[in-house]
Amino acid sequence: MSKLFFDYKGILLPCMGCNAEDIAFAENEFQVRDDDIFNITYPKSGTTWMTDILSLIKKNGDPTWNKTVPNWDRVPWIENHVHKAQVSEEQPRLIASHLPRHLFVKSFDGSKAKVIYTVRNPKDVAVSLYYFAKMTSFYEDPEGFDEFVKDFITGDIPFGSWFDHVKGWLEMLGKDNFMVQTYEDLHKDPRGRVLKICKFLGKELDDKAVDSVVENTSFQFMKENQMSNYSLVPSNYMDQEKSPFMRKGTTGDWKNHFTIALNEYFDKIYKDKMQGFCMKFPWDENL
Ligand code: PPS
Repeated sequence: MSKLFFDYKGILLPCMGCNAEDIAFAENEFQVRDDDIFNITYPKSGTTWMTDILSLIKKNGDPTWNKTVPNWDRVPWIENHVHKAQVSEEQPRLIASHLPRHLFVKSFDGSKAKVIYTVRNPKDVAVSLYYFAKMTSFYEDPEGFDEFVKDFITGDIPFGSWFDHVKGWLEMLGKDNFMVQTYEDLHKDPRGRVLKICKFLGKELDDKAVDSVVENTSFQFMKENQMSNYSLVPSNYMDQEKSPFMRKGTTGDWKNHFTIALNEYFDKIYKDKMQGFCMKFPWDENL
């Protein structure tokens, strides 16, 4: 195992910013409140995007918070900043996490706290993660894309297998406090999806406020916003010269990276692992 990661109950986690004690605290001691809102994702699925959307919704479309406070302070990671999340400012608390369902905060069970789970085409996740691993010092620098995708498939990477993560969280489908959001639908119809998110959160925004949420969370806007694009992180941790955090923000970039053989291999495993799954995703149409 890479010394950049540690094993917590069989799941690899990056040592950067957290340790086993933090995760155990998040899992066993963190006290969820009924009005907490969790932004949950497998890495590279649209976390940062949802963080900015939720921040703007909380502030009724006023972009000041998004423009002046870094995303990790607006929507702290429960695994990295548990103590900060615990004492964050006024309600509702917005909290992000990549933790798989089975390691998630125990006090969430039975609470009314809401979860928005954003899920993205795993092939695009793998591409995005590949570039992320190259630009950060807290992931192993991948040797080649094909090898990286094979580790992605086996789940031999931080936060474990995409398949297990998605299947674990989507067991909550149908629950009143759970909403699933695909990156692809958000990309296709941002306004429509923002309205759905507001409805789920029981938050009524006027048209102008909704417009502001959409405008201030466009890829271009967020790419230029220092509070969203991680440019405040020193380059020895994230080298944006190698690859910007806000890289492409598109759907289907996998087509530029997967060979025909790798794609066939991936599809076969995907079909096998997701067989009989209760939800159809936008990318399933092409299988
Ligand atoms: S992380 O490190 O896990 O928190 O990364 P995460 O934020 O989940 O995912 C990063 C990818 O999301 C893209 N992104 C966006 N796409 C479209 N619109 C907006 N506003 C947006 N904000 C972030 C970001 O560019 C990464 O995807 P790739 O494919 O690498 O560009």
